[in-house]
Amino acid sequence: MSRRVVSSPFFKQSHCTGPGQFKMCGPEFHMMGEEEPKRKPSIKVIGVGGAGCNAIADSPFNNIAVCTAMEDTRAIRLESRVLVTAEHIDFMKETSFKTVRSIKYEFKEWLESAVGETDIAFIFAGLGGDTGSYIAPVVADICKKRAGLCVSNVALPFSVEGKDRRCVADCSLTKMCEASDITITYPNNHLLKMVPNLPLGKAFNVMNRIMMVPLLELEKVLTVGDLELVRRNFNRSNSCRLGVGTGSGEYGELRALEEAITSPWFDFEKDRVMSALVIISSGEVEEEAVRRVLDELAKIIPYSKIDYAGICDKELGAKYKVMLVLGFA
Ligand SMILES: Nc1nc2c(ncn2[C@@H]2O[C@H](COP(=O)(O)OP(=O)(O)OP(=O)(O)O)[C@@H](O)[C@H]2O)c(=O)[nH]1
Ligand SMILES: [Mg+2]
Repeated sequence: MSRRVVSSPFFKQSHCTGPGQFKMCGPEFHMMGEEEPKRKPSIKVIGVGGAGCNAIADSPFNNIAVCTAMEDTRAIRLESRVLVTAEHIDFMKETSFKTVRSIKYEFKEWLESAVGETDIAFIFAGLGGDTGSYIAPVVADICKKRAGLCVSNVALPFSVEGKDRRCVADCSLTKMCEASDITITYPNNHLLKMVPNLPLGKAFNVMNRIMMVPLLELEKVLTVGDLELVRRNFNRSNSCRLGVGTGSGEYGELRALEEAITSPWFDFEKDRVMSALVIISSGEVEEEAVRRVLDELAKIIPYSKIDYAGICDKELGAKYKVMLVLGFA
C-alpha cells in the first residue's frame, strides 16, 4: 500500500501528538482476507450471563449460552447451553484466577465440550454482576486455548450502579484482557450520551446491537490465515474500543472516518493506540478511498499496527462506512 499523504478538507490538523509528529512514524499495515489458508473461519458465539445472552439474541452463528436458570434464552437459536450454579460462582470467587486456569474442574470440562473445535470464539458479557464477571474470564481462557482467535466483548456498568459493581467489573476486566486475544469494552455510561432519552431496556438493546458490530464485520473478511497475524498484532494492546462512522458525498470515506474516530468511546490519547482493525465498506469500494483512509489514520495513530480491509456492501450504495477497533496500551 503506497504511503501517499492526501490532504483533505476534513482533517485540518494532525491528531498525532507523539514524538513522531510531522514524521511518518510508520504504522504497519496488513490487509485482511489475503492470507493462506483462505478458508472462511468457523465461528462460535458465547453469551455469558444476562447481558451476554441478551447481546447474542439475534446472532445467526453457532451460539452457546452460559447462564443461570434465571436467564431466559428461549428466543436464542442455541447450539448448546451450559448451566451455571451458585456453587460454580462461589468457587470462582474464592479461588485465584491463576489456580482456576491451571486446575481440572467439572464445570470447565462442560465448557470445553460445549466450545469444542472452532477457529474464532466471540464472547459477550456484561461485567459487574456475578455470572458475567466470574464466569466469562474462565470461558475466555478456555476459548483462547482452543480457538485461533478469542475476541471478548464486554459491557461495563453505569456509574450509578455503584462503586462495588464497578470494582467487581474492573477486577474481572483485568482477567478478561489476560485471557482473551482481543477485549473490546463498551462502557454503558456512554449510552446516556448516545441515546439520552431512551428507557434503559431500549438503550440496552441499542448497546447489544452495537456489541455485535465487530463480529458481523470481521466475519465478512477474515480468513483462517489472518488469525495468527491479528492475534499477534493485538498482543501489543491491553483493551480495545469500537468506533463506527458513515459518510456520503465527496470524500465520503473521510467523513465516515471522522465520525468513527470521534466516537465517544475513544476517550484516550490516540498515540497510545498500538493495534487497529479497520474495515472500510461501500457499495463499491474505491482503492483510492481506502488509501485516503489509511493515510489519515497513519497520522492519527502513528504507533499502531493496522489490519484493514475494504469490502463491498451493496446495501450501502454510494455511502461509505468505516469501522475501527482501536487497541491501546
Ligand atoms: N449492554 C448491556 N448491558 C447490560 C444488559 N443487562 C445488564 N447489563 C449490564 O451488565 C452488568 C451485568 O448484568 P447482568 O449481565 O444482568 O449480570 P449477570 O452476569 O447475569 O450476573 P448475575 O445476574 O449477578 O449472576 C450490569 O451491571 C449492567 O450494567 C444488557 O442487556 N445490555
Ligand atoms: Mg444474571
